[in-house]
Amino acid sequence: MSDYELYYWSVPFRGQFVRALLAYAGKTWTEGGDEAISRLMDGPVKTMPVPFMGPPVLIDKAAGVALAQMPAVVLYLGETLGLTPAAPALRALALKVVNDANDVIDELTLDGGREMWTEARWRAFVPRLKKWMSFWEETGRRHGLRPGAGFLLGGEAPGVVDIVTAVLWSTMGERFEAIQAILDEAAPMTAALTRRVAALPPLAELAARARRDYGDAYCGGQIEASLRRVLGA
Ligand SMILES: N[C@@H](CCC(=O)N[C@@H](CS)C(=O)NCC(=O)O)C(=O)O
Repeated sequence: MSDYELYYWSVPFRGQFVRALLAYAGKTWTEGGDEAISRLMDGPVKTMPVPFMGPPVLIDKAAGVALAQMPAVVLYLGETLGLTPAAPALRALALKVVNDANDVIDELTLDGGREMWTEARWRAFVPRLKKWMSFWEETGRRHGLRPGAGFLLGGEAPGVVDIVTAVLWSTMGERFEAIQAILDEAAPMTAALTRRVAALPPLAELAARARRDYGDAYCGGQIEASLRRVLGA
């Protein structure tokens, strides 16, 4: 029997952070799948494992815990798997970085495709994307990340923020060369951290599985098609 049940679409988007934490910690999980997600979302709130508007939803079977909202799920896993810093201020900062990652993917998909990317919109967004990237660089600089070494909030081993950082920028960078080029230039220490952490065997295996199961897909839908159009990807 698996340790967890995860409800997330068949794409390596918001739910990929959750998959990565489970994979990194050597946990097993089963995926409810797209049909079950739609059924749950369209069903009565009373029968939901936890009230939720959109996935990811994670169920920790042994603990009898069900959670939604990606940063809450990631914080729960970080805490229970021993991947968050000990100091309360650093734990809160870790959650802040996870929220930043969630904001970045919302902005990159224009809030789930409320409108589509055009070249003009993308051009206007690039300075903002670079500013987001610089947050990682500056946070790392303040806490011990160095060129080619260290972790985002210090420490001797990857923590929850390093895994989220690696998934955020590697999943995006592998699918959109133009974004990878911006990251390499705007945030070189973050790009190097991303490469180091994404190369760890459980995360590399998860990325290969995403390729196998979801192909080139990132967030899916028309918004991904419009992003590919403006980025020539
Ligand atoms: N704030 C939520 C956003 C959840 C969300 O927007 N999920 C998307 C998939 S990435 C979805 O399918 N939403 C459907 C909906 O909101 O109706 C989180 O961080 O988990």
